[in-house]
Amino acid sequence: MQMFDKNGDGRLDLSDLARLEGAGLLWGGSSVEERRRDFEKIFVHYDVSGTGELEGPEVDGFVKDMMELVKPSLSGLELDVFRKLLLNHCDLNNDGKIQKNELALCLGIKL
Ligand SMILES: [Ca+2]
Ligand SMILES: [Ca+2]
Repeated sequence: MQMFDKNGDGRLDLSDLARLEGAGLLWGGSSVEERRRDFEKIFVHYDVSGTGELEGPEVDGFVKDMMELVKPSLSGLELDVFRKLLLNHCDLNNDGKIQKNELALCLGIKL
């Protein structure tokens, strides 16, 4: 948790999440086409139920994998915090699920 808490107030905020996204965790400096293709692959990978949206454990899986790239052992509490952050940040229609277009927007991918 410490490594994200750069301003030392003990809280994680959206800028921490933005830094995480901006860190190029999922893809490097590839072209728009490649990013889009990678995004499709990633989405399909996490959308286990094939519903076109990430819900429940699918969101958990996504958050966990993303976080584990920078922080190998994540406590349940941390997972919870980041799931909430992700939903706050990305769940534009507030249905508690991350639709594909929401995730794309969130990650700065143009579909
Ligand atoms: Ca799903
Ligand atoms: Ca949503």
